[in-house]
Amino acid sequence: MPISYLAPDQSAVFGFTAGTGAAAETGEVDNLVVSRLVPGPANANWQRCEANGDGARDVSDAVFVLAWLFTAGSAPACEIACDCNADGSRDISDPIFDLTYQFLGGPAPAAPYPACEPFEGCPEACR
Ligand SMILES: [Ca+2]
Ligand SMILES: [Ca+2]
Repeated sequence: MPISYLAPDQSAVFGFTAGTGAAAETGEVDNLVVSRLVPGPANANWQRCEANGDGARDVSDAVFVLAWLFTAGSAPACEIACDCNADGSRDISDPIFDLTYQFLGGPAPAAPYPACEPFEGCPEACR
C-alpha cells in the first residue's frame, strides 16, 4: 500500500511504495520523519544603485535603469539594488534620485552606501 503525505502548504507530496520485482511487499514504518529542505534565495552583497553590475558607479547606472524601465533594456541582475532611493519600489524616481546624487549634490543613497549590503536573491557582486 503506498504511503503519501501532502505538505501543509500543498507544495509537495511525499510518498513511498514497497516492492521487489514481482513480489509485492508491504510494511510499516513507525516514527518516520521526512524533511524537505528548500534553500531560500541567497543574500549576496551588492552596492545599492549599481544597476548595470559593472562594478562602477556612474551615469551608466541611471541610464541602465531608464532603459530597463522604459525600453527593451536588459533586466538588472539585482533588481532590488536598483531601488536607489530605498522607497521599496523600482521606478523612475530611482534614476532621478541617482542622477541628483551624482551630479547635483543630492542626498546619498541609504546606508550602508557606498558599502555593499546583502540583497535577497542577488548574485555576489562586491566584497
Ligand atoms: Ca555600474
Ligand atoms: Ca525606489
